[in-house]
Amino acid sequence: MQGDKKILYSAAQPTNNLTIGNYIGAVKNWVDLQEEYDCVFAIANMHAITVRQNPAELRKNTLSLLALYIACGIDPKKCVLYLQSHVPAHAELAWVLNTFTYVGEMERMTQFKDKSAKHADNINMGLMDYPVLMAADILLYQADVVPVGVDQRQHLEITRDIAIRFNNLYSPTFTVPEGVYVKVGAKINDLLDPSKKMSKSAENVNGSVFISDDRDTVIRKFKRAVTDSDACVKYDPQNKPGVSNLLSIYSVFSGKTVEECEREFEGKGYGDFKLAVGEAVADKLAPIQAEQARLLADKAYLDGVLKDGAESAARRANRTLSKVYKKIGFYQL
Ligand code: ATP
Ligand code: LTN
Repeated sequence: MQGDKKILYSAAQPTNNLTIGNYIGAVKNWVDLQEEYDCVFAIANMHAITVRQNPAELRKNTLSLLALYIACGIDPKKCVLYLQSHVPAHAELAWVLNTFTYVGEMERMTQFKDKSAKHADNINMGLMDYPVLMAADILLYQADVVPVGVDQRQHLEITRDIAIRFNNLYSPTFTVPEGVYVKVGAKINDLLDPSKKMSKSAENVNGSVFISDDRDTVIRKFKRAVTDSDACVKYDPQNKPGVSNLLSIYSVFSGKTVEECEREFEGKGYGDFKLAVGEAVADKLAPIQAEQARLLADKAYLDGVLKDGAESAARRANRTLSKVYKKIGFYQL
Protein backbone atom coordinates (compact mmCIF):
# COMPACT_ATOMS: atom_id res chain seq x y z
CA MET A 1 0.00 0.00 0.00
CA GLN A 2 1.08 3.53 -0.77
CA GLY A 3 -1.17 5.97 1.08
CA ASP A 4 -4.68 4.53 0.83
CA LYS A 5 -4.16 2.97 -2.61
CA LYS A 6 -2.93 -0.47 -3.47
CA ILE A 7 0.16 -0.66 -5.67
CA LEU A 8 -0.18 -1.86 -9.26
CA TYR A 9 2.82 -2.83 -11.40
CA SER A 10 3.09 -3.91 -15.01
CA ALA A 11 5.37 -3.71 -18.02
CA ALA A 12 5.70 -4.53 -21.71
CA GLN A 13 8.77 -5.12 -23.84
CA PRO A 14 9.83 -2.57 -26.47
CA THR A 15 10.05 -5.23 -29.16
CA ASN A 16 8.24 -4.53 -32.40
CA ASN A 17 4.95 -2.70 -32.44
CA LEU A 18 2.32 -3.74 -29.94
CA THR A 19 -0.57 -5.83 -31.21
CA ILE A 20 -4.23 -5.42 -30.29
CA GLY A 21 -3.59 -8.51 -28.09
CA ASN A 22 -1.16 -6.48 -25.98
CA TYR A 23 -3.66 -3.63 -25.96
CA ILE A 24 -6.66 -5.71 -24.88
CA GLY A 25 -4.83 -8.05 -22.48
CA ALA A 26 -2.70 -5.37 -20.88
CA VAL A 27 -2.50 -1.67 -21.78
CA LYS A 28 -6.23 -0.92 -21.98
CA ASN A 29 -6.73 -2.55 -18.62
CA TRP A 30 -3.89 -0.48 -17.12
CA VAL A 31 -5.60 2.71 -18.28
CA ASP A 32 -8.87 1.58 -16.72
CA LEU A 33 -7.16 0.82 -13.39
CA GLN A 34 -4.97 3.88 -13.03
CA GLU A 35 -7.41 5.93 -10.95
CA GLU A 36 -8.02 3.18 -8.44
CA TYR A 37 -4.41 2.13 -7.87
CA ASP A 38 -1.01 3.66 -7.26
CA CYS A 39 0.47 2.60 -10.62
CA VAL A 40 3.99 1.89 -11.78
CA PHE A 41 4.50 0.99 -15.46
CA ALA A 42 7.82 0.00 -17.02
CA ILE A 43 9.24 -0.46 -20.47
CA ALA A 44 11.05 -3.77 -20.08
CA ASN A 45 14.10 -3.30 -22.30
CA MET A 46 16.23 -5.60 -20.15
CA HIS A 47 13.76 -8.39 -20.86
CA ALA A 48 13.79 -7.51 -24.56
CA ILE A 49 17.50 -8.33 -24.98
CA THR A 50 16.92 -11.97 -23.99
CA VAL A 51 16.17 -12.28 -27.71
CA ARG A 52 18.72 -10.63 -30.03
CA GLN A 53 17.73 -7.03 -30.85
CA ASN A 54 18.96 -4.52 -33.37
CA PRO A 55 20.30 -1.63 -31.17
CA ALA A 56 18.93 1.20 -33.32
CA GLU A 57 15.54 -0.44 -33.45
CA LEU A 58 15.48 -1.15 -29.73
CA ARG A 59 16.20 2.52 -29.06
CA LYS A 60 13.47 3.61 -31.45
CA ASN A 61 10.94 1.10 -30.12
CA THR A 62 11.57 2.36 -26.59
CA LEU A 63 10.37 5.91 -27.30
CA SER A 64 7.65 4.56 -29.51
CA LEU A 65 6.28 2.38 -26.69
CA LEU A 66 6.48 5.27 -24.25
CA ALA A 67 4.51 7.48 -26.65
CA LEU A 68 2.02 4.67 -27.16
CA TYR A 69 1.45 4.20 -23.41
CA ILE A 70 0.67 7.90 -23.12
CA ALA A 71 -1.43 7.95 -26.30
CA CYS A 72 -3.51 5.05 -24.95
CA GLY A 73 -4.32 7.12 -21.88
CA ILE A 74 -1.65 6.38 -19.28
CA ASP A 75 -1.06 9.68 -17.53
CA PRO A 76 2.58 10.25 -16.46
CA LYS A 77 1.34 12.74 -13.86
CA LYS A 78 -0.70 10.05 -12.13
CA CYS A 79 1.59 7.05 -12.64
CA VAL A 80 5.28 6.25 -12.48
CA LEU A 81 6.35 5.57 -16.06
CA TYR A 82 9.97 4.56 -16.60
CA LEU A 83 12.55 2.53 -18.52
CA GLN A 84 13.74 -0.61 -16.75
CA SER A 85 17.46 -0.12 -17.53
CA HIS A 86 17.35 3.34 -15.91
CA VAL A 87 16.90 1.73 -12.50
CA PRO A 88 19.91 -0.46 -11.60
CA ALA A 89 18.06 -2.03 -8.67
CA HIS A 90 16.32 -4.41 -11.11
CA ALA A 91 19.55 -6.14 -12.07
CA GLU A 92 20.76 -6.02 -8.46
CA LEU A 93 17.68 -7.65 -6.94
CA ALA A 94 17.48 -10.18 -9.78
CA TRP A 95 20.96 -11.39 -8.82
CA VAL A 96 19.94 -11.94 -5.23
CA LEU A 97 16.68 -13.65 -6.23
CA ASN A 98 18.63 -15.98 -8.52
CA THR A 99 20.01 -17.59 -5.40
CA PHE A 100 16.47 -18.33 -4.22
CA THR A 101 15.32 -19.85 -7.50
CA TYR A 102 16.01 -23.37 -8.73
CA VAL A 103 17.26 -24.23 -12.20
CA GLY A 104 14.55 -26.89 -12.50
CA GLU A 105 11.85 -24.29 -11.93
CA MET A 106 13.16 -22.15 -14.78
CA GLU A 107 13.57 -25.08 -17.16
CA ARG A 108 9.89 -25.90 -16.73
CA MET A 109 8.61 -22.46 -17.80
CA THR A 110 6.42 -22.65 -20.90
CA GLN A 111 7.66 -19.35 -22.33
CA PHE A 112 11.28 -20.49 -21.92
CA LYS A 113 10.53 -23.71 -23.75
CA ASP A 114 8.65 -21.89 -26.54
CA LYS A 115 11.29 -19.22 -26.98
CA SER A 116 14.12 -21.79 -26.85
CA ALA A 117 12.47 -23.67 -29.69
CA LYS A 118 12.01 -20.46 -31.66
CA HIS A 119 15.55 -19.17 -31.06
CA ALA A 120 17.44 -22.47 -30.94
CA ASP A 121 20.71 -20.75 -31.92
CA ASN A 122 20.59 -18.40 -28.92
CA ILE A 123 19.35 -20.12 -25.77
CA ASN A 124 21.14 -17.71 -23.48
CA MET A 125 21.16 -17.51 -19.67
CA GLY A 126 19.04 -14.35 -19.78
CA LEU A 127 16.27 -16.17 -21.60
CA MET A 128 16.19 -18.75 -18.85
CA ASP A 129 16.48 -16.10 -16.12
CA TYR A 130 13.69 -13.94 -17.59
CA PRO A 131 11.13 -14.83 -14.87
CA VAL A 132 13.57 -13.96 -12.08
CA LEU A 133 14.14 -10.49 -13.54
CA MET A 134 10.38 -10.18 -13.80
CA ALA A 135 10.03 -11.18 -10.14
CA ALA A 136 12.60 -8.51 -9.24
CA ASP A 137 10.60 -5.90 -11.19
CA ILE A 138 7.42 -6.67 -9.33
CA LEU A 139 8.84 -7.25 -5.83
CA LEU A 140 10.98 -4.09 -5.83
CA TYR A 141 7.81 -1.99 -5.92
CA GLN A 142 5.93 -4.05 -3.31
CA ALA A 143 3.16 -4.47 -5.87
CA ASP A 144 -0.23 -5.79 -4.70
CA VAL A 145 -1.59 -6.43 -8.19
CA VAL A 146 -0.07 -7.15 -11.59
CA PRO A 147 -2.42 -6.93 -14.59
CA VAL A 148 -1.08 -9.03 -17.48
CA GLY A 149 -2.28 -11.37 -20.22
CA VAL A 150 -2.75 -15.02 -19.24
CA ASP A 151 0.49 -15.94 -21.03
CA GLN A 152 2.27 -14.40 -18.02
CA ARG A 153 0.36 -16.35 -15.37
CA GLN A 154 3.17 -18.85 -14.82
CA HIS A 155 5.66 -16.01 -14.31
CA LEU A 156 3.34 -14.46 -11.75
CA GLU A 157 3.11 -17.77 -9.89
CA ILE A 158 6.89 -18.14 -9.69
CA THR A 159 7.15 -14.51 -8.51
CA ARG A 160 4.79 -15.38 -5.66
CA ASP A 161 6.77 -18.53 -4.84
CA ILE A 162 10.06 -16.61 -4.71
CA ALA A 163 8.52 -13.89 -2.52
CA ILE A 164 7.02 -16.41 -0.09
CA ARG A 165 10.27 -18.39 0.01
CA PHE A 166 12.28 -15.26 0.89
CA ASN A 167 9.72 -14.01 3.43
CA ASN A 168 9.72 -17.39 5.18
CA LEU A 169 13.51 -17.69 5.30
CA TYR A 170 14.02 -14.16 6.67
CA SER A 171 11.00 -12.14 7.73
CA PRO A 172 8.20 -10.46 5.78
CA THR A 173 10.03 -8.39 3.16
CA PHE A 174 8.04 -8.58 -0.03
CA THR A 175 4.34 -8.08 -0.70
CA VAL A 176 3.07 -11.26 -2.36
CA PRO A 177 1.44 -10.00 -5.59
CA GLU A 178 -1.78 -11.14 -7.26
CA GLY A 179 -2.09 -11.50 -11.02
CA VAL A 180 -5.07 -9.68 -12.54
CA TYR A 181 -6.53 -10.85 -15.86
CA VAL A 182 -9.26 -9.24 -17.93
CA LYS A 183 -12.52 -11.20 -18.26
CA VAL A 184 -12.74 -10.81 -22.02
CA GLY A 185 -9.55 -10.92 -24.07
CA ALA A 186 -6.86 -12.09 -21.62
CA LYS A 187 -5.64 -14.19 -24.51
CA ILE A 188 -6.32 -12.84 -27.99
CA ASN A 189 -5.41 -15.39 -30.64
CA ASP A 190 -3.79 -15.23 -34.05
CA LEU A 191 -6.33 -14.40 -36.78
CA LEU A 192 -5.00 -17.06 -39.12
CA ASP A 193 -4.28 -19.73 -36.50
CA PRO A 194 -6.66 -19.27 -33.54
CA SER A 195 -4.88 -22.03 -31.60
CA LYS A 196 -1.90 -19.68 -31.07
CA LYS A 197 -1.77 -16.41 -29.15
CA MET A 198 -1.57 -13.27 -31.24
CA SER A 199 2.08 -12.32 -31.01
CA LYS A 200 4.16 -9.29 -31.90
CA SER A 201 6.81 -11.53 -33.34
CA ALA A 202 4.62 -13.98 -35.30
CA GLU A 203 6.09 -15.27 -38.54
CA ASN A 204 3.02 -14.29 -40.56
CA VAL A 205 2.17 -10.60 -39.94
CA ASN A 206 -1.34 -11.16 -41.32
CA GLY A 207 -2.33 -13.10 -38.21
CA SER A 208 -1.52 -10.15 -35.90
CA VAL A 209 -3.15 -6.72 -35.96
CA PHE A 210 -0.70 -4.04 -34.88
CA ILE A 211 -1.75 -0.82 -33.19
CA SER A 212 0.23 0.93 -35.93
CA ASP A 213 -1.68 -0.74 -38.80
CA ASP A 214 -3.58 1.66 -41.07
CA ARG A 215 -7.32 1.33 -41.66
CA ASP A 216 -7.08 -0.64 -44.91
CA THR A 217 -4.60 -3.08 -43.43
CA VAL A 218 -6.77 -3.64 -40.34
CA ILE A 219 -9.88 -4.30 -42.44
CA ARG A 220 -8.00 -6.56 -44.85
CA LYS A 221 -6.55 -8.63 -41.98
CA PHE A 222 -9.98 -9.15 -40.41
CA LYS A 223 -11.50 -10.04 -43.78
CA ARG A 224 -8.99 -12.86 -44.08
CA ALA A 225 -9.44 -14.10 -40.50
CA VAL A 226 -10.08 -17.83 -40.15
CA THR A 227 -13.61 -18.74 -39.01
CA ASP A 228 -15.49 -22.04 -39.57
CA SER A 229 -18.21 -23.43 -41.80
CA ASP A 230 -21.36 -23.07 -39.68
CA ALA A 231 -22.06 -19.41 -40.46
CA CYS A 232 -23.24 -18.64 -36.92
CA VAL A 233 -21.77 -15.87 -34.75
CA LYS A 234 -21.68 -17.58 -31.36
CA TYR A 235 -19.14 -17.51 -28.53
CA ASP A 236 -17.82 -21.06 -28.11
CA PRO A 237 -14.01 -21.06 -27.75
CA GLN A 238 -13.79 -24.88 -27.79
CA ASN A 239 -15.67 -25.52 -31.02
CA LYS A 240 -15.50 -22.11 -32.69
CA PRO A 241 -12.09 -20.64 -31.75
CA GLY A 242 -11.85 -18.24 -34.70
CA VAL A 243 -15.32 -16.72 -34.31
CA SER A 244 -14.97 -16.53 -30.50
CA ASN A 245 -11.67 -14.69 -30.83
CA LEU A 246 -13.29 -12.16 -33.18
CA LEU A 247 -16.19 -11.77 -30.75
CA SER A 248 -13.81 -11.00 -27.88
CA ILE A 249 -12.04 -8.40 -29.99
CA TYR A 250 -15.33 -6.85 -31.15
CA SER A 251 -16.70 -6.78 -27.61
CA VAL A 252 -13.69 -4.85 -26.29
CA PHE A 253 -13.47 -2.40 -29.18
CA SER A 254 -17.23 -1.72 -29.37
CA GLY A 255 -17.78 -1.58 -25.61
CA LYS A 256 -20.66 -4.09 -25.89
CA THR A 257 -20.94 -7.37 -24.01
CA VAL A 258 -20.26 -10.61 -25.88
CA GLU A 259 -23.99 -11.48 -25.68
CA GLU A 260 -24.94 -8.11 -27.20
CA CYS A 261 -22.47 -8.73 -30.01
CA GLU A 262 -23.92 -12.19 -30.68
CA ARG A 263 -27.41 -10.71 -30.89
CA GLU A 264 -26.26 -7.97 -33.26
CA PHE A 265 -25.10 -10.58 -35.79
CA GLU A 266 -27.93 -13.08 -35.43
CA GLY A 267 -28.85 -14.31 -38.90
CA LYS A 268 -26.02 -12.36 -40.55
CA GLY A 269 -23.07 -13.87 -42.42
CA TYR A 270 -19.39 -13.87 -41.45
CA GLY A 271 -18.62 -11.29 -44.15
CA ASP A 272 -20.70 -8.58 -42.40
CA PHE A 273 -19.36 -9.63 -39.01
CA LYS A 274 -15.70 -9.50 -40.02
CA LEU A 275 -16.14 -6.11 -41.66
CA ALA A 276 -17.80 -4.74 -38.52
CA VAL A 277 -14.94 -6.01 -36.34
CA GLY A 278 -12.35 -4.47 -38.67
CA GLU A 279 -14.15 -1.12 -38.69
CA ALA A 280 -14.60 -1.02 -34.92
CA VAL A 281 -10.89 -1.72 -34.40
CA ALA A 282 -9.74 0.78 -37.05
CA ASP A 283 -12.01 3.51 -35.58
CA LYS A 284 -10.43 3.09 -32.12
CA LEU A 285 -6.86 2.89 -33.38
CA ALA A 286 -6.90 6.05 -35.52
CA PRO A 287 -6.89 8.60 -32.67
CA ILE A 288 -4.28 6.57 -30.74
CA GLN A 289 -2.00 6.57 -33.78
CA ALA A 290 -2.42 10.31 -34.27
CA GLU A 291 -1.63 11.08 -30.63
CA GLN A 292 1.38 8.74 -30.66
CA ALA A 293 2.79 10.53 -33.74
CA ARG A 294 2.24 13.91 -32.08
CA LEU A 295 4.09 12.80 -28.94
CA LEU A 296 6.95 11.23 -30.89
CA ALA A 297 7.63 14.61 -32.47
CA ASP A 298 8.30 16.02 -28.98
CA LYS A 299 11.39 14.15 -27.85
CA ALA A 300 12.18 16.66 -25.10
CA TYR A 301 8.83 15.94 -23.47
CA LEU A 302 9.31 12.17 -23.68
CA ASP A 303 12.85 12.41 -22.26
CA GLY A 304 11.45 14.50 -19.41
CA VAL A 305 8.85 11.84 -18.63
CA LEU A 306 11.57 9.16 -18.53
CA LYS A 307 13.83 11.27 -16.33
CA ASP A 308 11.11 11.95 -13.77
CA GLY A 309 9.97 8.34 -13.95
CA ALA A 310 13.48 6.98 -13.35
CA GLU A 311 13.88 9.17 -10.27
CA SER A 312 10.66 8.15 -8.58
CA ALA A 313 11.04 4.51 -9.57
CA ALA A 314 14.60 4.37 -8.22
CA ARG A 315 13.53 5.93 -4.94
CA ARG A 316 10.94 3.22 -4.38
CA ALA A 317 13.10 0.37 -5.66
CA ASN A 318 16.14 1.28 -3.58
CA ARG A 319 14.10 1.20 -0.41
CA THR A 320 13.27 -2.47 -1.03
CA LEU A 321 16.76 -3.36 -2.23
CA SER A 322 18.40 -1.96 0.86
CA LYS A 323 16.01 -3.93 3.09
CA VAL A 324 16.96 -7.10 1.21
CA TYR A 325 20.70 -6.42 1.45
CA LYS A 326 20.38 -5.91 5.19
CA LYS A 327 18.42 -9.13 5.70
CA ILE A 328 20.75 -11.36 3.71
CA GLY A 329 23.83 -10.01 5.51
CA PHE A 330 25.47 -7.68 3.02
CA TYR A 331 27.72 -5.41 5.11
CA GLN A 332 26.48 -1.84 4.84
CA LEU A 333 28.41 1.41 5.37
P1 ATP B 1 6.06 -11.56 -27.93
O1 ATP B 1 4.75 -11.91 -28.55
O2 ATP B 1 7.02 -10.89 -28.87
O3 ATP B 1 6.68 -12.63 -27.12
P2 ATP B 1 4.53 -10.28 -25.95
O4 ATP B 1 3.55 -9.49 -26.70
O5 ATP B 1 4.11 -11.53 -25.32
O6 ATP B 1 5.78 -10.43 -26.90
P3 ATP B 1 5.04 -8.11 -24.02
O7 ATP B 1 5.25 -6.92 -24.83
O8 ATP B 1 5.98 -8.16 -22.92
O9 ATP B 1 5.24 -9.50 -24.77
O10 ATP B 1 3.55 -8.19 -23.52
C1 ATP B 1 2.90 -7.11 -22.92
C2 ATP B 1 1.60 -7.55 -22.32
O11 ATP B 1 0.69 -8.01 -23.32
C3 ATP B 1 1.70 -8.70 -21.32
O12 ATP B 1 0.90 -8.39 -20.20
C4 ATP B 1 1.14 -9.89 -22.04
O13 ATP B 1 0.58 -10.82 -21.15
C5 ATP B 1 0.09 -9.24 -22.90
N1 ATP B 1 -0.21 -10.03 -24.09
C6 ATP B 1 0.67 -10.42 -25.04
N2 ATP B 1 0.06 -11.11 -26.02
C7 ATP B 1 -1.26 -11.14 -25.68
C8 ATP B 1 -2.42 -11.70 -26.32
N3 ATP B 1 -2.33 -12.34 -27.47
N4 ATP B 1 -3.62 -11.56 -25.71
C9 ATP B 1 -3.73 -10.89 -24.54
N5 ATP B 1 -2.67 -10.34 -23.89
C10 ATP B 1 -1.45 -10.45 -24.45
N1 LTN C 1 7.28 -10.47 -19.34
C1 LTN C 1 6.25 -9.51 -19.47
C2 LTN C 1 6.74 -8.09 -19.45
C3 LTN C 1 7.16 -7.77 -18.08
C4 LTN C 1 6.30 -7.63 -16.94
C5 LTN C 1 7.16 -7.35 -15.86
C6 LTN C 1 4.93 -7.72 -16.77
C7 LTN C 1 8.42 -7.59 -17.64
N2 LTN C 1 8.44 -7.32 -16.31
C8 LTN C 1 6.64 -7.17 -14.58
C9 LTN C 1 4.43 -7.52 -15.48
C10 LTN C 1 5.27 -7.26 -14.41
C11 LTN C 1 5.47 -9.79 -20.71
O1 LTN C 1 4.39 -9.37 -20.73
N3 LTN C 1 5.93 -10.46 -21.69
